[in-house]
Parts: sequence; C-alpha cells; structure tokens
Amino acid sequence: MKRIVTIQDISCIGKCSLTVALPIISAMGVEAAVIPTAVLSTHTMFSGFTFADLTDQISPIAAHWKKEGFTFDAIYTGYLGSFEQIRLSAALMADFKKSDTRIFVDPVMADNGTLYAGFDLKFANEMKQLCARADVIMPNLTEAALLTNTPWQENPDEAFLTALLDKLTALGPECAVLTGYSPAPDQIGVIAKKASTGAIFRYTTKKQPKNYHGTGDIFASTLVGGMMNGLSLEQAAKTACDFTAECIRLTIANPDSRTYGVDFETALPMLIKNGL
Ligand code: PXL
Repeated sequence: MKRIVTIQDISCIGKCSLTVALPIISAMGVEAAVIPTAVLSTHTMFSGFTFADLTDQISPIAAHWKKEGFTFDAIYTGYLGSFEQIRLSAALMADFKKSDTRIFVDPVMADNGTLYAGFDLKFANEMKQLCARADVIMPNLTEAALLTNTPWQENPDEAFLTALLDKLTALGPECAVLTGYSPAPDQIGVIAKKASTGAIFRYTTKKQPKNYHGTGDIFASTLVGGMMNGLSLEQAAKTACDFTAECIRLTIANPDSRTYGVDFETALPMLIKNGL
C-alpha cells in the first residue's frame, strides 16, 4: 500500500485540512500519515477560534520517523501557519524525498482576491520556496497571483491564465494546477501546465450556484490520492474536479447540510478504489 504524509492543521470542526485529507486519502486506499501543524477549535472563518501551534513537534516527529526508517510515496503540504513551518516542511522534503517520492504543495493562504486571516505578502513570498521543491502545486487564482506578483483579476482571460501558468512553472514545479478556472459563467474546473512538455490541460464541470469552505482541500487531497493510485495528472485532476463538484451538488441538495463545509462524506463512495 502506498503511504503519504500530509502536513497541515487540524481544525476540529470545519471540514477542511486534515479532517478532509485523512478520510479522502484513506478511502482511496492510500495510507495517510499526518503531521498536524496546529490545532484549531474551528477553521478561521469562525470568530473566536482557539489556536495551539505545534511547530515544535515537527522536527521530533521527523527525527523519530527517520530512526524507524519510514519512507513516503508522497509528501503533501496544505495550510501552514508560519515561515518556520514552511522551513521545516522544506527540510522534511529534503530529508524524506526518494527518487520516486512525489511532492504536492497546496499553497493555502488566500481566496477570492483576499489573504486569509494571519497571512501577508511576506508569507506568499516564502511559500515560493516550497513550490520550487514540488512536483505538483495546486494554487487557486488568488494564490497563483500572490506567488507570481501578478495583480489579481476576478475574470481572467486565457492569455492571462497561460501567462500565469508560465510564471508558476518558472517557480520550479513540474506541474502547476490552477483551480477556480471558469472559462464560462456556468463552468468551473482547472487549467494546468506541465513544465517539461509545455502541455496545457483544461477540465471543467458545471458550476454550482454556491461556494463552500474546504473545497480546495478536498480537490487537492483527491488529486494526491488519484496520482498515488497511478492516475496521470490529467486523470487525477479530472477525478478531483468531478468529486469536488459532486460534494457541492450534494450539499446544495441537502436541506440539513452544514454551512461551514461540504457533505463530502456522502460523496466518498465515488472514490472507493474500484470506482476510480
Ligand atoms: O481550507 C483551507 C484552510 C485550512 N485550515 C484552516 C483554514 C483554512 C481556510 O481558511 O482557516 C485553519
């Protein structure tokens, strides 16, 4: 069985970061080891959330794993809370990367043109270091603009997006997968570029009338799980788009759904290995 490690926070209630990465990656038949970077009572869209920083645990966990001889088929970083966590994640990548270990970086820090609470432009600049080490980066449009010092545009055209992909791959990753690609008002999905071939790939599904928190983490986790199951980048991105869209569709259809995240639990059977 493939084993990955994912490094991100645990928001105790919120259906984002580790509380979606673990069930999704497990459902896809891949062992998910975790390094929780912080414990929050909820994600940061609630007011009054608690936050316990776990930065001081990262090096001792990695040192123990090294001693035990654990290895990983992928290292996947999500929401990180500080420069130090970026530095420690980079060190862990350098330490644990074998020739066939894939590195996935979701540079979580912003959406809809705005940085999340607690993030600034210096953090975005620092995040470039992790992107340089990645095989696949998965920013949304706002994060991509921040990573490339590009003014954000709400409705970018194809020329803007392909130039953005050029700048993202110039940071060093083999693949840049840009989420939130919306070539028509009723379509949403990804536009991606592979640095080695220059090939550009697009995939969209029907856009749903509502946005939910945590869908970027659901997309990224599914893409990681798909590639660990041997899917190509294109197949994994398509699976991740379809799964995320289904999670949103089911949430909208459920009158009792939570407002802070999607009903990914109901959609999980889609990902159980034989369904891939
Ligand atoms: O979904 C990304 C995310 C992860 N973790 C925490 C967050 C967010 C987005 O706001 O607040 C704690």
